[in-house]
Amino acid sequence: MARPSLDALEAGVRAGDRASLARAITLIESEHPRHEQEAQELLGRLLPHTGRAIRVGVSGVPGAGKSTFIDAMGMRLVEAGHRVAVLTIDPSSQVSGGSILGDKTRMAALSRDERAYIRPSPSGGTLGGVARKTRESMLLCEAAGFDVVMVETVGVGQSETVVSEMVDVTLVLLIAGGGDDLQGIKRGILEAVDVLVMTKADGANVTRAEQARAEHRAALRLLRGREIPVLTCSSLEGTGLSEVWQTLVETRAAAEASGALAARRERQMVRWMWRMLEDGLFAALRRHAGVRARLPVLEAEVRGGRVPPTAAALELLGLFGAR
Ligand SMILES: Nc1nc2c(ncn2[C@@H]2O[C@H](COP(=O)(O)OP(=O)(O)O)[C@@H](O)[C@H]2O)c(=O)[nH]1
Ligand SMILES: [Mg+2]
Repeated sequence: MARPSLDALEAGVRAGDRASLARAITLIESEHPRHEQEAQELLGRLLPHTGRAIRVGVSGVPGAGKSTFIDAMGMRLVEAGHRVAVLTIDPSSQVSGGSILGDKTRMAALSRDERAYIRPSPSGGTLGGVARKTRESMLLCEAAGFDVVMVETVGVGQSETVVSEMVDVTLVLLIAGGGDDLQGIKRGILEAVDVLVMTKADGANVTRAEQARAEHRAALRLLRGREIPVLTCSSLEGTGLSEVWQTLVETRAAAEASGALAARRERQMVRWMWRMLEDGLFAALRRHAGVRARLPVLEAEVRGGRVPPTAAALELLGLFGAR
């Protein structure tokens, strides 16, 4: 099948056509140099039509209930007239492979709904590459008229930080009564969390969830020096979901009114540019013929303690022309 022209793709995305959106995302995911150029041209054209969605990052350890939450919340939102896009970010998906299937089944209702669009994490590549593709997919979804974008972190650790760098509101899910601590969630993400939700607050868990909520509220107040909303919900029973949505909307509205949202998005864009520069420079350094020839030798010298690491780095940078 011939690929449609950029004009056709642009029009298709703008019209909210799902097939065009899928093709456009495939284009921005391609690492072929010619596709890269076309993709950036397309993004440039669509950029004026982006930025209006509420961008929500959904983090939490595997099993915290992220996909189930997004499915239940997403269904409520589409019923209320929203158009919901769900992206997942998972730098390890080329290894695990199973997460896509897993997430599609966890989002059984939403994945069958025409008013929603679910796009799994691109497979392969560095965290930086995956993040770039997710960001750009988010912009394409916005240009296609989706007014809610949720990004689920499937990977653990660093990918959570990366997600909070691309959204308006960072939601962290914790299993109610899942442990007495913050369940191995990194300090970095607690510094970034905007709304904390204790999930699975149903059945025998309800009391524990309320307890955990009070404890985490106090802990976050201490850590952050201000009030961070902490809520409980059950995605299975649907309880607490409207409060969570309400809180997300209010949090974003407050940030919009104070100018914090605009500042946050500006910082994110500039940071994104720098990340791309770092990635690009590093890739170029690794490709450089002179560097490649000398690198194994210098590495051995450094390992053997015969050349100081700084001297080796300086020599390589010199070969690269960066000194
Ligand atoms: N009881 C209960 N179980 C839930 C709830 N949400 C998710 N689960 C279960 O927790 C498990 C992990 O959920 P999943 O959404 O895949 O977690 P993820 O890895 O964070 O995306 C699944 O077996 C879900 O059925 C909830 O609100 N209540
Ligand atoms: Mg999941």
